[in-house]
Amino acid sequence: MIRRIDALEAEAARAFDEARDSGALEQSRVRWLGRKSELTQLLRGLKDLPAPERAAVGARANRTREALEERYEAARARLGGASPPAASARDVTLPGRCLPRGHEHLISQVLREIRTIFHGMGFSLAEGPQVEDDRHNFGALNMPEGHPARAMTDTFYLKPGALLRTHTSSVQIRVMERQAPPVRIICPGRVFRNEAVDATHHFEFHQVEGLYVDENVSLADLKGTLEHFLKSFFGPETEIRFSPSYFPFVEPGAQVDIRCFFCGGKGCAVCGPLSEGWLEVLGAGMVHPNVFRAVGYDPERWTGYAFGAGIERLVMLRHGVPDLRVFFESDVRFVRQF
Ligand code: 2NL
Repeated sequence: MIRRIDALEAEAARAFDEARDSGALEQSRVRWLGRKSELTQLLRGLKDLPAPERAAVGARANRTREALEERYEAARARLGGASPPAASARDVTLPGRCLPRGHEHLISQVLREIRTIFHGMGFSLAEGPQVEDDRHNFGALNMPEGHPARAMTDTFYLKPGALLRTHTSSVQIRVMERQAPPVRIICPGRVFRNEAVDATHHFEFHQVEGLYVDENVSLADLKGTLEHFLKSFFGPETEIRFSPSYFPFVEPGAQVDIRCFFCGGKGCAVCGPLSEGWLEVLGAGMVHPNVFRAVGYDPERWTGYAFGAGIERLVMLRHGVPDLRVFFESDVRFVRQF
């Protein structure tokens, strides 16, 4: 058996050394090292040999295999790499290979749609940093240190004084700091809150806030603007309701609801049991004088309204998405549906 292995090694080595082109070398590789080669068969048959012989023959055959593989590699290097497959191995009638293709995320589509609606009403786009300081996220928004409203949202602190913004109001503060009125902007973007994740809560989500500052801005301007937005977004039949609410950075503050389009207002699993027949979609109000003071605007002269909405919530309602977590999983089976 050992003698046969020696002979086989010599013959195969000669075949590799003498191969004149990569086609011939490939043939020799199949013949001497391939799955059906004598050496492979022999290694496979080892288990049937008596133990003492098995060890000796096995060691010898493995050494031969290693030696031949080296010899083969040397020949391949000499002949200049892999050979192209023969022309006959190519089927030119096969369709081309499909490249994996992505799809624009629903949240990105909706952000663009919202920008377009407000652009049509004369709002421009403002963006700002996701890592914020205390002043822009809280202090300038009438939430001084120790203000109870700071406990309303759980904040991710990166280090003392540096945090992930909990709303995009911080961007509006930055714009007012560097620009004199009038101001008419929307600030869409990603925000972060230290929340336990479930079907309707996440530690990151998107928000759009809007701000309009000028002389003689009234609650009627706010109502008209939000009515146009909500009818553009949810459809022209959308019924809208304003009711009093509290946010530290506005006075008065309002919550904005639309008539539930799942039940038509009778009350159902989506809009009940708290606000039967209505869905809360926005918070809004007239900018608090302390916010104007914080950015150096004279609250005796300037007036303004502001509003904010969670994008995922708007999208879940309009598209009937029952679980917000799917927005952040980027599963193409979800993403491609829209
Ligand atoms: C909500 C409530 C709101 C604002 C956001 C705001 C910004 C500035 C000044 C005053 Cl710079 N107000 N933003 C006002 C009222 C409500 O959002 O529930 N958002 C999801």
